[in-house]
Amino acid sequence: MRFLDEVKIYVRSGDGGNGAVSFRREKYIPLGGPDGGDGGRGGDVVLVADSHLNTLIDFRYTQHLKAKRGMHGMGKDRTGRSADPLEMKVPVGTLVRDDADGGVLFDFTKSGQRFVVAKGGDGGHGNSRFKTSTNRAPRRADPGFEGEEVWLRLELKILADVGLVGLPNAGKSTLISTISAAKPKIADYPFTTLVPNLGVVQSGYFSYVVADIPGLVEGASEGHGLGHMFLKHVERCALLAHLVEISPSDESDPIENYRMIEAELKAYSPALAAKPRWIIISKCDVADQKLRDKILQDFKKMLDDDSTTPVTILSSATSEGVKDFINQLGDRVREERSLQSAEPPESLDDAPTKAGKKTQEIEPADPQYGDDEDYDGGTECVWVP
Ligand SMILES: Nc1nc2c(ncn2[C@@H]2O[C@H](COP(=O)(O)OP(=O)(O)OP(=O)(O)O)[C@@H](O)[C@H]2O)c(=O)[nH]1
Ligand SMILES: [Mg+2]
Repeated sequence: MRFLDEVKIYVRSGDGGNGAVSFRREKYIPLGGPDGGDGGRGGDVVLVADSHLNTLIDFRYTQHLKAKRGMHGMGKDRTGRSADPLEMKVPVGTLVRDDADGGVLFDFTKSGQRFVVAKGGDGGHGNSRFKTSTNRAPRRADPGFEGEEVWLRLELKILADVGLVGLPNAGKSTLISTISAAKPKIADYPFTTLVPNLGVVQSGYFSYVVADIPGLVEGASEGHGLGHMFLKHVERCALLAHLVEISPSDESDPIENYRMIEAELKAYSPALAAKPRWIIISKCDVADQKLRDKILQDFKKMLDDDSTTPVTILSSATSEGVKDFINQLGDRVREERSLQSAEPPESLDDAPTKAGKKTQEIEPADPQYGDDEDYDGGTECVWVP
């Protein structure tokens, strides 16, 4: 499946329909009076979060979202039909930015959230609205309001509780495939994983989401390997699980490897580097007890004595230590979630969008429809006194 995490799109909501100028004209009913209906509302453009999506690839093929316009008003006081909203699904974790100034307009954090990115224009009033005691036959009808248009940037930052980081080949994908139903590609060469994978881990009745991202290498901050490209996907994780191979095939030192990745995380973002860590020493099936004890001791020594960072030793190949790890990590995620329980706003539908004008100056009354080529409705039966 193709993966895309940043797109630029153009959205335009529908214009409102024009109001109609019409007069009631029926046998035996003289001076029937004005009966021009209002125009219908233009369609909104709405983004809807869907938990079944995890890429913005659909927008590669649909970069212009244009909602339909409202129908014009018609005689016999008939209001024009409002256009249906144009809905487009986005994955949970999508950030909507105004392309002009980069400001965040909305952040989709839950499935089902809706955000109106461009509101449809209201319909114009028909002439029956302008009837007064002194003007019984108004020939004024208003044009519909224009829709809004704006260029937006959609950025996907996957929402997960735990992000797996580490060198290529550390065993991240194997671990996620062991603890969840995710089935990422696994192989014994670096950069097997090229796009993030998500897995839902079940710990009793509690479930949490783990994200596996491509491996980092030394100099990732300067663009080496796949660089930092995918680190944004663990920016919103509550904690980072750092995997270190117990006995790397290139005979490098696990502690040095750990320090190097930590330095890269810091170079990317101090805020990311400040997230709580969980150190996982992987592939313990290839090491004897002596080596395991030594590595554990080395890590404990490297961390401060009062450090609360847990160090777990496990093997995805033999599942040794995996079950306990799932439960302990689940408890920790639960704790972190309760600490960060400040809910994001449900909906920012009324947030100011940068799109177009919300109100529009209405031209002075024009008795005719004007030169609107789109005009497709309305009957005009002008009563001449
Ligand atoms: N013996 C042993 N081998 C393992 C274990 N976990 C992973 N491996 C092997 O290590 C190699 C790399 O595993 P991956 O899970 O693809 O590593 P990764 O960290 O996702 O690598 P990238 O996607 O390249 O960053 C594969 O050949 C796995 O079979 C383990 O617990 N024990
Ligand atoms: Mg991988």
